[in-house]
Order: sequence, then structure tokens, then C-alpha cells
Amino acid sequence: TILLEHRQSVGIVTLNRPDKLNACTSTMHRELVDAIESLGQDDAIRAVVLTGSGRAFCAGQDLGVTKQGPIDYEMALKRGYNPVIHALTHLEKPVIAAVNGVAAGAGVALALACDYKVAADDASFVQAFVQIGLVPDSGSTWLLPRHVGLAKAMELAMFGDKLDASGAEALGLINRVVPHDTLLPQALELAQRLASLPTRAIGLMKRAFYDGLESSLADALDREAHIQQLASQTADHQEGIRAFLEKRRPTFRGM
Ligand code: LHQ
Repeated sequence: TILLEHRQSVGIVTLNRPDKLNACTSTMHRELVDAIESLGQDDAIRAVVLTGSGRAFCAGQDLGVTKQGPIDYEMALKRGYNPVIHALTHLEKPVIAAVNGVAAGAGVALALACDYKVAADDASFVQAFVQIGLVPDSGSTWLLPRHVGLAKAMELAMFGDKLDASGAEALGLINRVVPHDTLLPQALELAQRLASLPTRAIGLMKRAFYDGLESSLADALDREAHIQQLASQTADHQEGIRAFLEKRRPTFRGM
């Protein structure tokens, strides 16, 4: 239900149920966690792109599954969705969401859990939960207000109206909008650029930003001092300093 491809130092994960608008199943969740963890363990991979095949990015939960019998929603979230969000946000490598079409429900959360979001100009975002009598899940109640602020998060969640790509960019839900046909090349270019940067430092800063969102300034100051110590021990830091002093461009190796 997903595709995993390595292109030089970039891992590309593609949600691949195009006839179902890439709606999520428990199989997809397992495959996603496995793929993200394998990319995390592969030192040759220094950036990741998450995208969808066909006309959608991800329509959230596959609602067809409900026809097969009752779903235990708490278990579906705890065993399915939450581990995917955890894997994306704890992967110590930059992840780009290349939002190729509509993202709905938990599909929006998948994009929000990525570190940089680029969307096709015809992509859209919908907090579909309310339309089926549910509440935002998969980290949406945490991620959405941190991207757009509480007022807009509540508005999007309560009304469930579709937001187009430029509206999403204006709200800070995503970073950038590009013409549809250039989405994947542009996402790959951004990913290659990130992959040429000091991967350890990017992984550490990602960890620090997430921790910082939940801590006092005093704790953030302490933690920064600690992770700066870790960053200072990398070969890429030594290379950065040497390149600066030698007035040349650094060549980072991601370690
Ligand atoms: C779908 C789906 C879909 C199956 C389109 N499933 N087939 C977590 C824990 C446990 C349970 C509950 O949920 C969660 C988290 C969640 O994500 S809840 C939110 C679930 N998602 C939704 O409610 C979104 C439902 N879909 C839509 O609102 C629309 O389809 C969107 C806005 C995604 C796209 O609209 P359109 O571009 O107009 O396409 P469409 O509606 O015509 O859909 C195309 C086909 O895809 C259609 O099938 P068909 O056989 O008629 O061609 C849809 O039934 C199917 N599809 N979403 N989630």
C-alpha cells in the first residue's frame, strides 16, 4: 500500500492506494512505520519525501473498512495512526511532505507531522472529522494549533471547510505552493538540498524544536546547551569551521 524508493541520499515514500485516494488502512500504517524506521537506520539517507500517488495526498481513514464490522477507534489510533506520527516526528532526518492533491482528516495530520510542506497549487486540506461526527486525531489537536494558531485551528476543525493550497500557505499550515506539474521535482530538489546539509544537526534541531514546544524557556536553554554539545562533536561541525576559515564551501557528510 506504499512505495519506497531511494534516489541518491533521498528516501521517497509514496502512499499508494490511488483508487481510494490513498485512504489509510492498518496495513498502510505498518508499512509506513517500517519504511520510516528503515530510512532512519540507513546512514546513506539524509532526507525523506512523503507524497501520494494519483490525484490525492491522503483521504484519512479508509471509511470503507467500517463496512467489514465495528472498528475499535482507540486501538486504531494507538496501534495505527499514532505510531506513524511518532515515527515521522522522531525521525532525526528532515521530512518533506509533497502534498499532491486533497488531504483529509488524518491525511492532513500526516502532512503536518512532516518538517517542511510543499503543496501542488490544486491541493486542498480538509479537517473532515466533524463531517462524520468525529474529533481531530492523529496529533491534529496538537499539530494544527501549533501551525495556524488556536482560533484558525478551531475554525477549520469545527466547520470542516476545504482550504485550498494558497489559503493553507497564507495560514502557515504549509510552507510553499508550486505548480502541480513541478511538485515532485521541486520537492526532490528541496530534499537534495537538505540532504547536503549537516544531517546530525538537522536531526538534533528537529528534536529540540519539538521538545521546546512543550517546555519552559529555562528548560529549552538547558537542552540547547546539551544538544549543541552533541552537534559540536560531529565531523560536519569540524568541516563547517574548517571551510569557514579556509573561505570555501563546506562538504557535509551527514555525520
Ligand atoms: C474514500 C475516502 C475514504 C474510503 C474518498 N475512505 N474511500 C481514525 C481512527 C479510526 C477511525 C476513524 O478515523 C480516523 C481518522 C480520520 O481520518 S477520520 C476522517 C476520514 N476521512 C474522511 O472523512 C474524508 C472522506 N472523503 C472526503 O471527504 C472526500 O472524498 C475528499 C474531500 C477526500 C475528496 O473529495 P472529492 O475530490 O470530491 O472525491 P470523492 O469524494 O468523489 O472521492 C473519490 C472516491 O474516493 C470515492 O469513491 P468512488 O467509488 O465513488 O469513486 C470515495 O468514496 C473514495 N474515498 N475518501 N476516507
